[in-house]
Amino acid sequence: MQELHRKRIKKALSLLKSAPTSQTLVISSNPAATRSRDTHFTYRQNSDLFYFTGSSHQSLTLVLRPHAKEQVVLVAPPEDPVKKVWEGSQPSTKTLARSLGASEVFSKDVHSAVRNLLRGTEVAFLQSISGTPSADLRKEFATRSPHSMRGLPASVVEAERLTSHLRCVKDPTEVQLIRKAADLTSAALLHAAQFIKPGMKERELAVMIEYLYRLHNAEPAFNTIVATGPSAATLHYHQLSRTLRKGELLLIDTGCELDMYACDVSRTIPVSSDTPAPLAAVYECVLRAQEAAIRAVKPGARMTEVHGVAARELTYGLKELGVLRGNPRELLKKGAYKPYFPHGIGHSLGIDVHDVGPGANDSLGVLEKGMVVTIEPGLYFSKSVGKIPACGVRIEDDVLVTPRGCEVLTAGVFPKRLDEINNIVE
Ligand SMILES: [Mn+2]
Repeated sequence: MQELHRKRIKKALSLLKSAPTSQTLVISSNPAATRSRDTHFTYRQNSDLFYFTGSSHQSLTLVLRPHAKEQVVLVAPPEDPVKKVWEGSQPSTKTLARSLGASEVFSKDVHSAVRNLLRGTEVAFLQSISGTPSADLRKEFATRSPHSMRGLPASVVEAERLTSHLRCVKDPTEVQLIRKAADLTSAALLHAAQFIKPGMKERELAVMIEYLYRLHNAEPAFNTIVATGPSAATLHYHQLSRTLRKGELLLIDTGCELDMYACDVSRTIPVSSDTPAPLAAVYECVLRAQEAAIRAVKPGARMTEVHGVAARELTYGLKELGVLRGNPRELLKKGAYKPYFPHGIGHSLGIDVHDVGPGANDSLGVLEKGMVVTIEPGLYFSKSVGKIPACGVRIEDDVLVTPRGCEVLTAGVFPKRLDEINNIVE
């Protein structure tokens, strides 16, 4: 792993060096997030800091400056003996510095230490996560008078502008980690699916899924959505308060974060095998759209084009379902599908569940070999339309862009064909 992190740092240094001006990148650990008063959420390392160091150290700052003698510097405060009593030791900065070939600076005033390392730099890539030395310097530079900035960076750029270049294309180690997260998500979904039956609570299912994540040292990459019947029409439904009913569809959107890499899948599952025909028809329509969209994923394609493929299938499907009337081409042009498919086709996936890289509405970002994106079309009816009751269907997989097309990393997670799903749930 050391080699991997050294390689990533080397790449960042050469990106920084490629500009005619002197550029420095500053990446800090995330601050501990307060839950209430003096209690905190479970600590989550900053994704960029993890990408470059693999460290879980909570007060570390990495400075990359290719123009200086010491190009890679780790800055950390000396260990706080009181904090050590309560929370234990932080991972050793010395050991990390040795493995990364970095110099280390220990200072009670990390902020000033990093400011000093920025002297002589024209452009600083700084973060915007408040409470970090990187972001605090950004604020400081924005408010200082030009006179007092002598020797300090004249311009500041969002660090993600640089790190996203590196992180959006996944290396084989990262793809392997996403596969591992997909395996655990799969095990959790298959386990929970055995218990699906009318009378069960949405919350019970969500807890069962997340129990398996936590049991295997993972955690939910985001709050698991379990939504039945009309509640599935709310995209980020979080109440989990409904009871599963016969003849309804159940939407599960979940994924674990294992070893800092996320999985994100959605499956829509009949609560009982006697799915009413209109619901089965909505399901089949979304499945066709998802399969068509996945076929469109390849190097050179844009997410907006992939979205267009799904939107076309959904528009024809909505016409067949009797929801839309008129010429399908005109309907597509007008975006008549939008009230029923109001979100993007997907997003990048990696250390962050909504990772850096081409977003759903990004018409400029072109898919490249090694990127991982989700493909997740859906149809949502907040009220019944004709014979279709209020419902929501979303089907989502994680897809790796390969040299000639793509590979579905979550293909084994849970079946998508209704007859196959019915065999598991029965
Ligand atoms: Mn997603």
